[in-house]
Amino acid sequence: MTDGVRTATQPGAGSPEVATHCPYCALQCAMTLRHSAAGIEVLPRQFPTNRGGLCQKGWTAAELLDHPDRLTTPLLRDRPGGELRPASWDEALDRIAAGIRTVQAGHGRDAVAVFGGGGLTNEKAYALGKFARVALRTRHIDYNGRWCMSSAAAAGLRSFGVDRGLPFPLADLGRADTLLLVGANPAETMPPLMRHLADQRRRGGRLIVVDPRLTATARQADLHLQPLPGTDLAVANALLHIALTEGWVDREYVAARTTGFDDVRRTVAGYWPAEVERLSGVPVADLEATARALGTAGSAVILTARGAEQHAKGVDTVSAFVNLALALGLPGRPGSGYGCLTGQGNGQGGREHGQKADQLPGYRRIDDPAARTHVAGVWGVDPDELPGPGVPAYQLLESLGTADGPKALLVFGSNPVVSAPRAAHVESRLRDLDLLVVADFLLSETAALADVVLPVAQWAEEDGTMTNLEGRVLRRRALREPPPGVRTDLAVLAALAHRLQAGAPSYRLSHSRGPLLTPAAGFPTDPREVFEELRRASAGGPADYAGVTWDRIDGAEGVFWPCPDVDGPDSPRLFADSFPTPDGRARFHPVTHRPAAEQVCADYPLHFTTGRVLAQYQSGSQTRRVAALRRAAPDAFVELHPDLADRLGVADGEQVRVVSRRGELCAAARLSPGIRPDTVFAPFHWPGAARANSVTNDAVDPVSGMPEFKICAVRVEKR
Ligand SMILES: Nc1nc2c(c(=O)[nH]1)N[C@H]1C(S)=C(S)[C@@H](COP(=O)(O)OP(=O)(O)OC[C@H]3O[C@@H](n4cnc5c(=O)[nH]c(N)nc54)[C@H](O)[C@@H]3O)O[C@H]1N2
Ligand SMILES: Nc1nc2c(c(=O)[nH]1)N[C@H]1C(S)=C(S)[C@@H](COP(=O)(O)OP(=O)(O)OC[C@H]3O[C@@H](n4cnc5c(=O)[nH]c(N)nc54)[C@H](O)[C@@H]3O)O[C@H]1N2
Ligand code: SF4
Ligand SMILES: [Mo]
Repeated sequence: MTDGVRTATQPGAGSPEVATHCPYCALQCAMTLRHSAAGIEVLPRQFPTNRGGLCQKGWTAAELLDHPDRLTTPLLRDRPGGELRPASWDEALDRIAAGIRTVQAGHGRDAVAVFGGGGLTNEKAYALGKFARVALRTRHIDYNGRWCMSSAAAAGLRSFGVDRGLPFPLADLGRADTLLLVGANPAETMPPLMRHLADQRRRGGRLIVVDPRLTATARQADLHLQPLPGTDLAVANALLHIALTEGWVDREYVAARTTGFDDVRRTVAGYWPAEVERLSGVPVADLEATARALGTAGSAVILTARGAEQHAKGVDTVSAFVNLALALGLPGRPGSGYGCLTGQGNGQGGREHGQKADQLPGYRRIDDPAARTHVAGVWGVDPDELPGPGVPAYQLLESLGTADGPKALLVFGSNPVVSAPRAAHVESRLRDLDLLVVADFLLSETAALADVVLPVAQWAEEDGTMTNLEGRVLRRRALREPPPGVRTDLAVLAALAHRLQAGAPSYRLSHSRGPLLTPAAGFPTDPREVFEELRRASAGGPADYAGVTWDRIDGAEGVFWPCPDVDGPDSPRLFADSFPTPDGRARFHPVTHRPAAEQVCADYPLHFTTGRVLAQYQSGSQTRRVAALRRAAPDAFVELHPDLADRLGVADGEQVRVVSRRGELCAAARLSPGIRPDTVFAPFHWPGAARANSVTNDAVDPVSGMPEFKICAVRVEKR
C-alpha cells in the first residue's frame, strides 16, 4: 500500500492530509489526519491491525493539538516552593545545563538521571539513550516501559531468546481454534483488536478469558476463569498438569525444539487441580475445560497482558504460560503461539533502542563487550567511556534525592506522579531533587513539580517511526509544524548536548580514536537522520533494523523486525524453524507459585487491583483534557461486589475510601456483581485524592523490576 503522502524531508507541514497512526496505544491504529474547516480532523484508515476502526481516544486525539492547556513556552521555577513562570528557551536551557554541571561536579556523572517513555518514537527513544550515555555519561536511564512490558520481555528472552510481544501478525488471532487471554481486557484497552476476535468466533473458535473481573472482554468469552489476583502462575501450572495427565503434550515438538522439559514436568506434577482450585478459586471443571480447549485444538494462542504480568512474580507467571505453550507445541506453528499484548504506542520499539537501564540499541546488552564496541563505534566514542547498566525504573525513582541517589532528573514522556507505584513516596523523592526537568506538551502532575518545563511538539507535528505490538515498524507523519515557541524532543536533546559539550571541556566527548566532535555533533534534529543512525547501531543486534528504511515502510504496510537487509525479507512470523537461542531450541523454565508480596490480614482484609477504562489513557494527563473522554469517564471509581458493599453498608455511587499501608484513595463506589467479592478494583488514570497509586505496593519482580500494580491488601471504608 502506498500512502501517497509526503515524507520526512518534506515534513508534510502545510499539506492537506497525512496518513499516520494514533498517538496512544500499541495497536497503533491507522488514521488520516487532515485540516478541515472545523480544525484538524481524524479519519480512520484501513490497516491490517485496526481494519478501519478507531476507539474513542483515537477519534478525539487531535483535540489536544490546539488545546488551551497546551504549553507553548518554557517554564522556570526560580526557587524551591516558588511559582513556575514563563521563560525564554535560552534561559531554560542555560539553567538546565548549569544545574547538570553543578550536580555532576559535586556528585559525579551518575548523579543526573533520565526517565523516558514507551510513547516516544524510535528516533526519540534512541536519541534519549544516546544522550544519557554520551552527553551526560550517566548510567542512570530507565523508563515507564519497565512498568508495562518488562515481565513478558524477560520471560520471552529467557525462553525464546528474543522479546517481540507478538511473534506473529495480529490477524493470526482470527485463525486460532482456541484463544486464551490472561489478564487482558482488549475490549477496553484496544477495542479495534476485537475485530480479530470476532473473526475467530465466526470461524467457530473458542475464547477463554482469565480475569478477576467480568470485563467487557470476558463477557464475550465462552469461558471466564475468575481467579484471585496473583494466582495465574498456579493456574498455568495446573493447566499443564492436566495436559500431561491427559496426554495432550506434543512430545515430538518438545523433543525436537525445546530443552528443559523434565524439570517443568516434575514441577507441575505437584499442581493438583483441586489444590489450585482452593488457591485460585477457579473450579477444577473450568481448569479441565481450558486445558482441553488448548490441548485438543488444531491451533491455539495464549496471550498475556498486564493482569498477569504486573506482579512481583510477573516474570515467572509469564514463564508458566510460555511453558504451557511450549509443551503444547504452539510457538512457531501456524495460527498458534504465545504472545504478550504490548501496551504503549511504541512500547515495543521503546524497549529496543536503549532507554532501558541495561540496554544499548538493537536490543543489545550494555554489559556485553562486543555490543559496547559496536555501538561506541557508531557513536564515535571509546567503548570504555560508555557507562555500565543502571537500575530499573522504580529503584531509580526511589533513590532520587537520597544520599547516594541522583540529584537531577530529566523526564521525557512519563507522568510518574500519577503512574508510579506508591506514588506519594515517589512524589516526595521528586521534591527532594536539586533539579527536575520535564519535557511535555501539557503541564502534567509531574511537570507541575519541575524546576524547568520544556514545551515539546505533539505527534502530529513531527515525523518518526513507531513499532507496534506486532513488531511492525510504522511511520508517524507530521501534518503541520509545531506551534511557535515549541520544539521537538530531538531539538531539545540537541540543544542540551550542545550546551553540555560546549560549556565545559570535561563534558566534551573524548575520543581515543576519531576526531573531537563539534558541539552537539551526534545529536541531529532531523528524525530521518536519527533513524539512519539507529539502523547502523541496531545492525547485527537481536532487534535488527538495518534493513528497515522509511521508504520501505512507506511502500508496504510497515516492516517487521528483525530485518537485517534492505533487499532481504522482514519477519512477520518468528520461530517457524528455530528459536534465536544459542542451540536454536526454546528453553523451559520451571516456576513455582508464591504468594503476593502483601497478604490480606485483619486490618487489610481485601485484595486491591488496578487497571484501565476505555475512555482514559494512562496517567490521564492527555485524555482527562479531552471533552468527550471526560464526559465518558469523568471520575475515578471503586468497583466492588454488591455482597461486599452490603457488608460495608455502602450503596452504589457513595464515596468510599480504599486504604492500604501506603495510603488511600477516595472515589465513588461502583457496584458490580462481575467482580470477586474478595477483590476491589480501581482505574489509575486520576491524580489527587482519587489516585490509585497512593494505595499500590512498591514490591517489584526480582528479575524484571516490574512493580506489583495488580495486587495489594486494603480495607474499604465508607467516607
Ligand atoms: N483505554 C485504555 N487503553 C489502553 C491504555 C489505557 O491507559 N487506557 N494503556 C495502554 C497500555 S500502556 C497498556 S500496558 C495496555 C494494558 O492493557 P490490559 O492489560 O488489557 O489492561 P489492564 O486494565 O491494566 O489489565 C487487564 C486486566 O487485568 C485484570 N487483572 C487484575 N489483576 C489480575 C490478576 O492477578 N490476574 C489476571 N489474570 N488478571 C488480572 C484486570 O481486572 C483487567 O481487566 O493498555 C493499553 N491501552
Ligand atoms: N496502578 C497502576 N499503575 C500503573 C499501571 C497499572 O496498570 N496500574 N500501568 C503502568 C503502565 S503499563 C504504564 S505504561 C504506565 C504509564 O504511565 P505514564 O508513564 O505516566 O504514561 P502517560 O500517562 O502516557 O504519560 C506520558 C506523559 O508524557 C507526555 N508525552 C506524550 N508523548 C510525548 C512525547 O513524545 N514527548 C514528551 N516529551 N512527552 C510526551 C504526555 O503528555 C504525558 O504527560 O503506568 C503504569 N502505572
Ligand atoms: S485502540 Fe489504541 S491505537 Fe487504536 S484508536 Fe484506540 S488508543 Fe488509538
Ligand atoms: Mo503500559
